[in-house]
Amino acid sequence: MAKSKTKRAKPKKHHAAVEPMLEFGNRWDYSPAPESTPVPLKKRYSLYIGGKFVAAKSGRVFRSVNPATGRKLTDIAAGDREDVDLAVKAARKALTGPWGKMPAAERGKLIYRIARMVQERSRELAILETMDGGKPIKESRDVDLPLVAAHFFYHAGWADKLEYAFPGKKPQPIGVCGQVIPWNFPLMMAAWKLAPALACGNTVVLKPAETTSVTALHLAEIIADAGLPDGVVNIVTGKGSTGAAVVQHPGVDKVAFTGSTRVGKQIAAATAASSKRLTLELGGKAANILFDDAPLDQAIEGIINGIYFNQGHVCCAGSRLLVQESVYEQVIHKLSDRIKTLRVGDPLDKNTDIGAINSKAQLTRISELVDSGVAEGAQLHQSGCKLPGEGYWFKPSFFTGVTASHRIAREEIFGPVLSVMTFRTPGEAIERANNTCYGLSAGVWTDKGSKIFKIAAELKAGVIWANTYNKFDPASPFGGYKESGFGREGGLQGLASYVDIS
Ligand code: TAP
Repeated sequence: MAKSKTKRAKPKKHHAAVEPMLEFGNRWDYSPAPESTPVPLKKRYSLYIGGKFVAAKSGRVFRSVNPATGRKLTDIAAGDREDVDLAVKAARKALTGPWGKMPAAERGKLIYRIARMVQERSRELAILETMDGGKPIKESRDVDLPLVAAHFFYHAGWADKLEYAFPGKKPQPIGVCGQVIPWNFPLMMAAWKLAPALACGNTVVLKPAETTSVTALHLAEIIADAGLPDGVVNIVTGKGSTGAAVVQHPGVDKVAFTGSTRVGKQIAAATAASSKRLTLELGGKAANILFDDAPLDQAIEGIINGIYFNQGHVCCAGSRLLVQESVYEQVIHKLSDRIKTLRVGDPLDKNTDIGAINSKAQLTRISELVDSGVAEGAQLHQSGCKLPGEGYWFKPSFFTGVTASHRIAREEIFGPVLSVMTFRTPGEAIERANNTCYGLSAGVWTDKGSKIFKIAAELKAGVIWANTYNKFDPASPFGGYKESGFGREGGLQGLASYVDIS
């Protein structure tokens, strides 16, 4: 560590030119540590269909922007209905051809190979993820990429053991899976979708999010290099209409969607009159419940991780904090102190805690919801950090004086903004936590194991963390209640969504 007076080195040229920017007053600051490994970013990316990288039939491309600078990063092929049709046909051919005939153990070996190749290339993939999506390099390097590899490793192991997973059944692949994913964990969401589908012998047409398609196309290279037969995995980049074309294609047997509840509802309606299987992983408004007997300093770290981690672009972010009244003042004091120390800035700097907001549209949405909180009478507290002059940024923030009827207590903000409320009794905490249309995740902070079990049993959330937050494991099922969706990803329950055991 060096004192903040130290002259800062300029970041290397090929990375985001964002000034390191937190003002700490008399505090100690870190010297800049920008990631400098060169990455194979291409000027133009193609679709991956039938084992080949091809331009969109229309010849159109769209721009992918580096959110830390607001400047163009690369051009990406804009696939449409015609490209989706070719991808579905390629997936069908692979299903009835080499992939369908391949012994399960061989299939497993190929998935293991993908996992190992992801590990080998994890540095470059992490940098590309950060440049394209804006998340801090320490998140993409230390959280996303290890989880991507872990998902492929875990599911590779299941490929030839499906009969043990579903005893007494003869599990068969469902067929061609149409998978549509969001921008907050681009490669991780691709792994969550692809790994179980492949392990169960399906073929796939994947549509990444428009703002973060780059790493899925690098994963396509890995899949090709790993030797998967042509057409087993097809990646069609494009806009929302491209996702709709995947979902609506009559040749798709199963749809797996992760994204907003709004689009999830449209997809549920679009598939309702068909025989397509459907799983939906949607939005959330998780409550972190903090009891007065919890170790407060540890809890504050977990709460910070739960909401500011990845700029709050996390479906399961602990965006509502319910604090027991007796420790409210103490908690607010500690929270204010801690957010002042969060480093916001160049996502490629290894010391950055909070990177760039993924897109201008998302920044507008966060700002609009925060303005609504102020207009409805809640008190806004923000870090005093200085934001970079270009790109999309939002200061780590929290609201006090929030009531259950405020929009900031009800709607998913999907940014680094926490809404703090209080409770007196465990019963009131449960009632407040469940008072939402969502049910993806929740957190409980207390010294008492018995209280954890009692509260967890009554919370209507798919994942509940106790004295920790945002811990993921491919062996643990993940998914929601209510408007957070249905179906699970990960574990045995996740496999069940990709096999026919009728
Ligand atoms: P959405 O706007 O719903 O987009 C998700 C994906 O769907 C994108 O690839 C999008 O393409 C595509 N899409 C848009 N309209 C479509 C349509 N009519 N039919 C088919 N596909 C369509 O969500 P987002 O803003 O990218 O992601 C944030 C949301 O995802 C949040 O609500 C978050 O909670 C949720 N999320 C949930 C989970 C889990 S596991 N529950 C995990 C991560 C994120 P474009 O990118 O081109 O618009």
